[in-house]
Amino acid sequence: MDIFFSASIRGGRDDVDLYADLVTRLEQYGTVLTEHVGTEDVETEQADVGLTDGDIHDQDVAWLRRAGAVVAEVTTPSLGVGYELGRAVAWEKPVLALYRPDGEHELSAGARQRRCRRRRVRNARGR
Ligand code: 6K6
Repeated sequence: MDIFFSASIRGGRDDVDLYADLVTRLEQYGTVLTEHVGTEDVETEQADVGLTDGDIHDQDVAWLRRAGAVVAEVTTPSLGVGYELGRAVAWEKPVLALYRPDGEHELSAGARQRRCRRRRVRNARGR
């Protein structure tokens, strides 16, 4: 199965080591299309190969469309992650959103609500 892993990039990279760990764990279940999200210097790497913001958006949306499941780490608020979650829900992809309740930011109401049929939210204690 193709998995789209979504996590903060420009929203803040404090949890990048956690993202790398999650990518490694997810690789047991399928192909992670977006493993670069867990790479420390993703912005530099992608700028080096000449990717524009538009290229990145189009590539990410194509991978999201293709994915059989979406896993998002939402502890660090990120516009890009919110956008990807919105599109994933609209396409009725199964979504697992992970967050740490002891983080600095409160989870947004839209991300926390559980009414979407194919979406699950889990905190670090598994609730
Ligand atoms: C930017 C310019 C040149 O290179 C870059 C590298 N940036 C990104 N590369 C790939 N995906 C990205 C990049 N920036 C954001 N995204 C997508 O948005 C990823 O799929 C993340 O899940 C999400 C993060 O959004 P922000 O708002 O925290 O950046």
